[in-house]
Amino acid sequence: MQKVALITGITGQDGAYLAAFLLNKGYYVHGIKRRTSQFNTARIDHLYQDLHKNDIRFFLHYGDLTDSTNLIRIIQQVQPDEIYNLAAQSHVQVSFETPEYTANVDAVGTLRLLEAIRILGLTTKTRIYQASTSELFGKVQETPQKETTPFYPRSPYAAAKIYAYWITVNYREAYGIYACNGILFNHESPIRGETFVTRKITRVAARIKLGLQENLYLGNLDAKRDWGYAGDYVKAMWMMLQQEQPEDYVIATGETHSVREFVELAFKNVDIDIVWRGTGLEEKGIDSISGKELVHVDPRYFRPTEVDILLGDPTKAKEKLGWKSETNLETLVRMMIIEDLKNVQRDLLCQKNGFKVRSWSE
Ligand code: NDP
Ligand code: GDR
Repeated sequence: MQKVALITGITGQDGAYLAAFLLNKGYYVHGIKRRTSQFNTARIDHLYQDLHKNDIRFFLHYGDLTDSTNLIRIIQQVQPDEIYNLAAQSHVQVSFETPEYTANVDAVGTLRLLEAIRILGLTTKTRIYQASTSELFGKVQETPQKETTPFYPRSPYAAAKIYAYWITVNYREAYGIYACNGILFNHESPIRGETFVTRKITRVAARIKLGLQENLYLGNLDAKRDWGYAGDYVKAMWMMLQQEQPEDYVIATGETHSVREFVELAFKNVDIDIVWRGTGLEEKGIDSISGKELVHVDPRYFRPTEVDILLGDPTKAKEKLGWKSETNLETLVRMMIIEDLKNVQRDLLCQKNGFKVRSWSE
């Protein structure tokens, strides 16, 4: 029997990689997408199957994590073997500006899904994966961070995700639902959201290289993250739901790098050697050949409370799931830069033919 999966957040970075992965494994894949005023399916358009044809295994449903009636109806209709809850207001900085909405989606949204499983009597049929995060560790109590490291959230996003983490554990213990938290450290790709720091850097480096932009403005250059590749990480999500017992796992590379190092690496991939001058707000990243000041610090990107360093210990995932990160940072950055150079070339072509292209980046 082919399995049926339901993915919330299917239009996001991880949703797109996971949907492709599960379709490849022969799953029927259902996804929940939000109604938006413009198409929001660019990341999954290549997976679309014409509903008028036979043997369709990919379906999209309109829905929202803030609407439990809708979630109950979709789950009742789909009767999934596995639910992957990836939907979230996932931007840490934005969560300081929209804290209540973030809590509604990221915390209560998870509860709504778990309750739907219970209300529909699916507690023994449906397994659920919760997209937990290294942001739970926040103000780090121990390095490297593993499953037993205490949490200390540092943003409305992390505080919402900590509720989601514990309600997932609680429904596992209270009702016997097969429910797992994947505590995933940052993972990136060429389809990463454009306002997360890695993609912002690779995108602007490509634009600077090809003359479409002059400067890159960033916040905290000292923040350190354990960056992996999203394509590797969605495999771990699936593995967690295939075990005998539901457990929570840290998924990480086991390496950490600063934003500053990421900048150097990205520019190196477009043949620009960045050297740093000055300190604090005056710090600048300079092209060592032309002397141009390319990278500037802009305090608008500082966060009220920051997570200074994240470094994961993926030993449990390695030993119990047989999972390990397969893509190193150099390869990841190269993949991202190659795609962003193509995107800029497309923009340049549009511009040359009189079409307007986006001239700013957040
Ligand atoms: P994205 O921001 O790329 O995608 C988020 C998805 O959630 C999008 O499909 C978005 O829809 C959807 N969404 C947002 N709000 C709602 C809502 N109210 N109802 C329904 N859907 C909604 O995130 P990622 O793919 O990077 O991350 C996936 C999950 O993993 C998130 O929960 C994130 O918090 C978590 N996570 C991510 C990590 C990472 O490094 N990427 C690390 C650890 C955890 P739309 O496209 O319409 O905006
Ligand atoms: P993060 O990712 O907050 O770790 O959350 P992000 O890429 O936004 O920030 C990483 C670090 O870079 C610093 N930074 C900047 N960040 C952004 N976005 N823009 C900037 O200009 C900038 N300059 C410096 C930040 O201060 C931070 O320290 C991501 C999300 O995917 C979450 O959903 C997920 O849970 C965690 O990763 C793990």
